[in-house]
Amino acid sequence: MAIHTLTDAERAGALENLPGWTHAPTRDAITKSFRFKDFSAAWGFMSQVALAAEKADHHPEWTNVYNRVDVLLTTHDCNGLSARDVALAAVMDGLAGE
Ligand code: HBI
Repeated sequence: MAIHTLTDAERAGALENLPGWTHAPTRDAITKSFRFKDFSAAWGFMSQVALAAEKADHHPEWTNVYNRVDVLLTTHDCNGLSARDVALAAVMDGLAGE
């Protein structure tokens, strides 16, 4: 089945098991700010996420400042929030140890 933006019902449950993730205010997306011990830990996290993202062919929008990684997940292929974003958010939480 083609990828689709989440329905209202799907959205209602999407963030229940994703602590710290919120809907982005100006885009159909979810965001989270991760904090780490230092730059090395933040970069290690990003490296692991990059490999998982490439494998899934689904990639985050993100910025890094020292120990902080700000992430926004949305799906360009359907122009909005999809199950792929929810799945990648769960992978990121796992890799961050959350
Ligand atoms: N990453 N976040 C995100 N959204 C997409 O729609 C997407 C992606 N990575 C690769 C990808 N789509 C491919 O299907 C092609 O569109 C490049």
